[in-house]
Amino acid sequence: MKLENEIEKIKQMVDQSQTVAVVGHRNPDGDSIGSCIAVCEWLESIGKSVSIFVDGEISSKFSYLKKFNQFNLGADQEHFDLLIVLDLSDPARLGVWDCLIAKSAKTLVIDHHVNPVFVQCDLLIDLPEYASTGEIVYSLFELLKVEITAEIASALYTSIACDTGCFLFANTTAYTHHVVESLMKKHNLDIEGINFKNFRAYDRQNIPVITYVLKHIKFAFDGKLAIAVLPYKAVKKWNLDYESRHGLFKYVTDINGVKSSIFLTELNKGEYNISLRSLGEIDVAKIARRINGGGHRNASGATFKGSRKQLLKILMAEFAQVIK
Ligand SMILES: [Mn+2]
Repeated sequence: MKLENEIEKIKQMVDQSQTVAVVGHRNPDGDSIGSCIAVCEWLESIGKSVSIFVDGEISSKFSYLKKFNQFNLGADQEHFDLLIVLDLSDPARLGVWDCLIAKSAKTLVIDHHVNPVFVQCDLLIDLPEYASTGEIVYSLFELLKVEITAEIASALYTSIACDTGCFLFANTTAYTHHVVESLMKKHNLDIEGINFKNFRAYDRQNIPVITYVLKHIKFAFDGKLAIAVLPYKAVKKWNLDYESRHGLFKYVTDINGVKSSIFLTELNKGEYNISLRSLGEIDVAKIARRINGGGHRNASGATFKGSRKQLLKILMAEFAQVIK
């Protein structure tokens, strides 16, 4: 699939719509928030009436984006001419906002995940070769000659930086840098501020839980696999939000010699959130899909109900096949 070949269809869908709902995935990351805001800014600039939605927790670190407070305000609206779904290709990740599909006359999905499973849509733009949905949105704006405002530039920078781990991950391409170059040429972005909030800052009250994680990391396959478990009592004790939990991953993934990592969070008794990370060719999306999850080659996730022992047994058997 090439974006250029779909551009007329996208243009037509937008031209024929007046009310538009834009939605990202549940527990939004920077790519989800950034691409939703960028698309919203564009649609408003061409006179559309736009509402933006995401389910779950929206981190306050994104408050530097003007539209940060604009999410989920159009919940009472009964009808939309068009629904634009960004940064997800599995309707399960819409959370409560899956109701928007039925409320909307048409659905357009723009995403970069592998193996999309969005059947109830009119047009699915799935481009896994792009590192972020923000990059796809930038390409779309180039093709449609959309003016890049300062807010669009901040939003797209957030998207792109977040999905590449601030340009550290293998999905970072020359195109990624090209897009950032052109955003920076157009606007004076607060690179240090945005990067500090997204990649460096942590709360001092999280030091005990960081210490707990560091103390309890286990290793397998000659130190190539790192495993961390945050049991229910720890989750309850430290009352960690989504953002703080995610901030813990780096202490597990970034150890010399570790090629892959498992981070289990027992959100409710016997109910696990599974995060898998890897370097290079090790495909953790494949492993996640075997337990009804999904994601990208080097970053994926799933949920599991059952015993931890059973879950770890399944995961260890899967990793045994991919870690050499
Ligand atoms: Mn993304």
